Amino acid sequence: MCELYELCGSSPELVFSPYCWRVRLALAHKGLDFVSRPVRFTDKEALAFSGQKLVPVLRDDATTVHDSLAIFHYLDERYPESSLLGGALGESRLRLLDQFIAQDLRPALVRLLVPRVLACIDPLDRDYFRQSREKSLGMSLEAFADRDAGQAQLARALQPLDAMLKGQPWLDGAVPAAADYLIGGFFFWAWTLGEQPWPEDSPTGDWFRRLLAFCEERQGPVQRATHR
Ligand SMILES: N[C@@H](CCC(=O)N[C@@H](CS)C(=O)NCC(=O)O)C(=O)O
Repeated sequence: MCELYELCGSSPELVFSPYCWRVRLALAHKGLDFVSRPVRFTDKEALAFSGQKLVPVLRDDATTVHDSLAIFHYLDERYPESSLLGGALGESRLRLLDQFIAQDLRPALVRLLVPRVLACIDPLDRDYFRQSREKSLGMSLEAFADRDAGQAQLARALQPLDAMLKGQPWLDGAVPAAADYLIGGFFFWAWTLGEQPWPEDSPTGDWFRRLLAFCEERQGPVQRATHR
């Protein structure tokens, strides 16, 4: 059976990384069972076998793959039924979509979610999280986190999703596939941290509810952090 190494918070059941959720959704798509191997930010030894330090990492018998898009590619090669990517052209377009996500949706959500990540991770991970993120952001987490700016940025990032989802149930058309999981992973990030910063009553809100139901039907209830 596949093993999925994925980021967890202070409780091992609280898995929240957007990239790991992409892979959970892709495994649901393929109908593959997996064993979750939760790792905290600073559990780098648990990932040493993969030759790098980031999750998700998928172990499937003797094969180890890291990086969400590389895992999508692997799953389509190894389990060709119900394609995720739709071949080389689909894969190339998905990589382009991933660039837009990195420019648009991701920074909007980072602004909104940074305080929740800090609250939900293991206290032993907090210094590492702060130092590594402040280095890449070039400012303190407090200076970067900005609810109003994040909401405005998110509203802009959601416009193309709402436009697509007015005319079809899934981003990939009549049935969900890689684009839904690529973007959906970021919605699961917010959701598992106990947030829902998108309007519930919107095409995107309806789509997320469908995606959550799709996932929970196959993998059971999704654990969410509670606000204390
Ligand atoms: N491009 C990678 C990104 C992986 C990534 O950034 N993973 C984060 C989890 S959100 C991680 O492992 N962070 C650990 C760390 O920062 O030390 C993918 O798509 O899988």
